[in-house]
Amino acid sequence: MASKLLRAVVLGPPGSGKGTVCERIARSFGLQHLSSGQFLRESLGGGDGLGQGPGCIICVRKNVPGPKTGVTFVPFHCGACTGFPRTLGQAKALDRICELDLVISLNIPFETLKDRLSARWVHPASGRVYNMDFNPPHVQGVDDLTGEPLVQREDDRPEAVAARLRKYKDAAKPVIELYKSRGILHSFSGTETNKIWPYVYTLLSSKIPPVLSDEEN
Ligand code: G5P
Ligand code: MG
Repeated sequence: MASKLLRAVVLGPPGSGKGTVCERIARSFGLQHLSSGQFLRESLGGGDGLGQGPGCIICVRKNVPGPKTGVTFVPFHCGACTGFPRTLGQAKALDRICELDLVISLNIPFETLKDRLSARWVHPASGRVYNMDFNPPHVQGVDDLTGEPLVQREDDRPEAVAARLRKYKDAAKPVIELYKSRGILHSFSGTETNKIWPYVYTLLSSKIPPVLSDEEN
C-alpha cells in the first residue's frame, strides 16, 4: 500500500481545465487522478463504478438519497481528485474520512469555458480529452491510442453548459469559502492552462518531489 504523500483536490467550473491540470499533476508527481465525473459516467454507462489505483479507491453509487447521483469517497493515500467535493455536504463528508493537504481552484472566464466545451471531444472508454484548438487528436475524430471514435459529451451542448455553470456557482461558493478559511486554498485565474500550469507545478513541487520536470508535460 502506498504511503501518504499528498491529498489534493482540483475545483473549478465545467471546462475550467480540472481534468487537463489533474492529468498533468498525475504524470508529473506520480499521483493517481480520480475524476468523480468520469466515475459517474462509467457507472451510469453500465460499468461497475469502481475505480481502483495504488492505495486509493473511489466508489460511485447510483441509488443514494438526494439528487440523481451521489458519490461515496473512501480514503485515498495519495492522489489528486477532480469534481469532488462539489457541495458543502460532500466537503463535510470528506472531512470525516480524510484531511486534505491542498485545494487548487481554477477561475476561468465564462466565455472561455463556453468556447472550450463546444470544441471538446472525448474518448469515452478511457476518459481521454481532446480539444479541436488546444490539443487536437492526431487524426480528426479518432482517439490517438486506440483509434476508436471520439464523441461529444451530452452535457457539452450549449444549453446544458449554461445550466451546469449556474449550478456549479451556487454549490461551489461555500466549499471554496470553507477551504479558504482553513488556509489550504490556492486559486489560479487565467484563460490558458499552459500559463496556469507552471504555477500549479511550482506549488506542488514545494509539497512533494516531482517525477517529471515542468516542461516534460
Ligand atoms: P465532471 O466530468 O467533473 P465538470 O463539468 O465539472 O464535469 P468538465 O466539463 O469535465 O468539468 P474540466 O475537467 O474542468 O471540465 O475541463 P477539461 O476537460 O480539462 O477541459 C475542458 C476542455 O478545454 C477540454 O477540451 C480541454 O482539452 C480544453 N482545454 C483545457 N485547457 C485549455 C486551454 O488553455 N485552451 C483551450 N483552448 N482549451 C483548453 O462532472 C460531470 C457531471 O457529473 C456530475 C455533475 O452532474 C457534473 O456536471 N458530478 C457530480 N455530481 C454529484 N457529486 C459529484 N461530486 C459530482 N461530480 C460530478
Ligand atoms: Mg473533467
